[in-house]
Amino acid sequence: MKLLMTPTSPYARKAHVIILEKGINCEITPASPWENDEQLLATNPLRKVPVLIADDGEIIIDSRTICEYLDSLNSTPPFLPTEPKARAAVKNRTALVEGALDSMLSIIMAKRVAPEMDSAAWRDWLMSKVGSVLAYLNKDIATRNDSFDLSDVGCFCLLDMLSFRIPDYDWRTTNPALTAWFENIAPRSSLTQTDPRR
Ligand SMILES: N[C@@H](CCC(=O)N[C@@H](CS)C(=O)NCC(=O)O)C(=O)O
Repeated sequence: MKLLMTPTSPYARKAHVIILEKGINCEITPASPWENDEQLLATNPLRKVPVLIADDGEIIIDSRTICEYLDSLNSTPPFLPTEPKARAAVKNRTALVEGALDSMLSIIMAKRVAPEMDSAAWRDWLMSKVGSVLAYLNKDIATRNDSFDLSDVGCFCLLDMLSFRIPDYDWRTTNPALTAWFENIAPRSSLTQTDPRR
C-alpha cells in the first residue's frame, strides 16, 4: 500500500497518523499538488493529496474516505466507533474540523494561486468559521473523556496547522480547554513523527 502525500498537508497528516497508530504497512510517497506530479495526475483528477493506493491497485481519494478505509483494516486502536450514534457524533466533529481546514486552505490557496482574490473581507469571513468551529470544539472537549478518535486526529492537525501557518492567530486564549487538550496530546509519537516542521 502507498500513501501519496506532502508532509505539510493537514489532510494527508491525518491519514499518516492513523497508519502509524494502527501499525499499517504503507509506503509514504512524496507527491506535490503544486507541480505536475505524474502519480498524482494519474490517480486523482482533482490533483489533491492525500491519495491511497491499495495493494490491489485500488485508488482511494479524500482524507475522510482514506481514514475510514484504514480504520477498517484492523481494530487496534479503533478510530470510528461501530455504534451508529457514537459513529455519527465522531463524523459530525470530523466534518466540522474538515470545514475549518477547508476555510484555512481557501485563504492559503487564494494567496498562492489568485492573489487578487485575497482580501481582508474574504479572510475574515473564512476565519470566522474557523473561530466558531474552535469555540464549539472547546466546549465539546470539556464534556468528553480522554479519547483519540478520527475527529481528534483531525482537530490536532487543524490546531497544529494554525500554529504553523498562521502563527499570529491566537486560538489559545479563547479556547483554554482545547489548548490543554492539545498540549496534553502533542507528545504522542504518531504526532511528533508527522510534525510538518521536521
Ligand atoms: N477534501 C480533501 C482535501 C485535500 C486537499 O485540499 N489537499 C491540499 C493539500 S493541503 C491539496 O492537495 N491542494 C491542491 C489543490 O487544491 O489544488 C481531503 O480531505 O483529502
